[in-house]
Parts: sequence; C-alpha cells; structure tokens
Amino acid sequence: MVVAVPARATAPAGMPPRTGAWVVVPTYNERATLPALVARLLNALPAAPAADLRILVVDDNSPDGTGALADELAAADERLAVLHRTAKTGLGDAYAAGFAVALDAGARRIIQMDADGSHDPAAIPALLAALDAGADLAVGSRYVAGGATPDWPLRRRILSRGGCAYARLVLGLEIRDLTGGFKAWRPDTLEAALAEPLTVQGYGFQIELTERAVRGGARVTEVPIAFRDRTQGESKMGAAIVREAIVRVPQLRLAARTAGTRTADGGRGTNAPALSPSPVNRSAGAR
Ligand SMILES: Nc1nc2c(ncn2[C@@H]2O[C@H](COP(=O)(O)OP(=O)(O)OP(=O)(O)O)[C@@H](O)[C@H]2O)c(=O)[nH]1
Ligand SMILES: [Mg+2]
Repeated sequence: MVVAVPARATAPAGMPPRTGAWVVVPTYNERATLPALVARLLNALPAAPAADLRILVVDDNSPDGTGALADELAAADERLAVLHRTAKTGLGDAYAAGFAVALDAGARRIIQMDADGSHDPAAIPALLAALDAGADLAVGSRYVAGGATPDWPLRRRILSRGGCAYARLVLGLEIRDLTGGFKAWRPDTLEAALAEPLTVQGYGFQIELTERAVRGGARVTEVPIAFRDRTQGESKMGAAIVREAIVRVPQLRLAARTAGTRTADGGRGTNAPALSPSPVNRSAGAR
C-alpha cells in the first residue's frame, strides 16, 4: 500500500483488522466540542457493532488537552481510537496520517469530518448510501439543492461560495462544493488519491484530494448537507490558509494538464437526492 504517512504517525494499539467504516476526525483544541461530537456519532450509528465502526480522532498535541480527553473517551468505548501526533503540521498532514491508519486496517469505507459540530453525523448514512449506489466518493455539499449554511453571515458565505466557484472554474470541475470537509470514500479511491504526498497543507488539501479523485476517474456524488457554524471553540481558518489555496489551485490545474490524465467528463459530479430517512437508514450499519 502506497500511502503518504508522516513519520510521526503511529497506529493506535489494539485496532482489529478489516473494520467496516472508519470516521476520521482531526482535532486541534476541540476540548469543548469533542464529547458532544462523539456522542452524536455513536447515536447516529447506533446499530454499528464494534467490528463495523471506528471513530479515529487525530489530535495534534492540542494545548487544551483534547488528546487526553479523547483518550478518556476511547477508554469508555472500544469504537473510539486516538492517533496522537506530536505537532500541528497542517490539516492535510493530520488527515493523511488518519487515512493511512484506516487504510492499513482494511477499512471498507472512510468518512472524514470536522469535530466542531459543523458536520452533522446524522448525514453519514446518506453519504454511505451514496457509496452503496455506486459513488467512489460522496461529498457532503452545501451547494446543491437541499444543502445549506444557515448560520453564516454574508461575509462568510461570500468567502466560501467564492472559493468554491474559483476552484471549480480554475480546475474545470463541475463539483459544486470543492472546499468542504465532510466526505465518504471508497478505500481504493482514497488510496489512489493519496499515492503521492499532498502538496497543499491547509484546508486547500480538500480541493486537492477531490481533484485527484476526479482526475483518477472516480464517480463523485454530492450529497446535500446543512453546515452549522461552530458554537464552541475557535476556528483555525486564517488568511494564510486562504492564501495558500488561492495560489495552489492554479498550480493543481497545471499539474493536471501536464499529467494529461483529466477525465473526459471534466469531473461532472452527480447530485444525490435530498436526505431522506428510509434509504439512508438501510446503510446505517456503517458498512
Ligand atoms: N489534527 C488537526 N486538526 C485540525 C488542524 N486544523 C484544524 N483542525 C481540525 O479540523 C476541523 C476543522 O477546523 P475548523 O477550525 O473548524 O475550521 P473550519 O471548519 O474550516 O472553519 P470554521 O467554519 O471557522 O470553523 C476541526 O475539527 C479542527 O479541530 C490541525 O492542524 N491538525
Ligand atoms: Mg469548523
């Protein structure tokens, strides 16, 4: 398996092989938000036995003690595990480390999501249902019918919408939400996207991974989600992260052109129907 694994990453002990769905959750100073997220995750996937669900918290030695808190939570539920990294080297790095652990363990589905309450675990069955329906990558999308950002002020909406439109245009993709971080992957698709080290370290790595998947021929489905603003803790998004994405997106396009492997449909995503409880719950076993 060729996966970019930062040298500091070590797999948590005691993880059983061939586990069904892994939810990878990066944390940095999320003491205030993590317990509720874990409770909501377990609540959203109640039928999942331990062998079928792993929640992997990837903590970058948070100064607020999130890592130790995650260890306490993990001691109380075998479905939860913690990957401790020694330093904060970027969200892309943290995700690459968590993904590598999940892939090495033989995960059959990998879900990625924020810890701050913005991503609702209740949407996970819909993401998994999209994989069941044939997608290689299901993208939780704020910008398809049924998706929303109800709490955001106008300034934030413009930034996010503008960022997505910019990335779409420059990369020539038709996926509407390229910057979101709530996704479900087939392992082979994720593994292929990670075959080379990420070149974007901040949140722009979300764009890079999705663009690599599309370039590799993945079928991408956008599943509508409502993205809630965090109510506790602090955002880590800053001007440097935005700047990095703005600069790196055209470089991604150039790299794709050079590789000459862009798919014929230009990354046309399919839009899944709005969330509905019944088909969604059929996949709630988190397989
Ligand atoms: N391990 C790790 N996690 C990170 C890092 N940066 C951000 N995170 C986590 O990634 C998730 C998203 O970060 P946020 O700060 O909420 O950023 P955001 O959701 O893009 O922005 P807001 O909408 O302002 O909250 C959260 O769970 C963070 O704790 C990092 O460098 N390392
Ligand atoms: Mg957030």
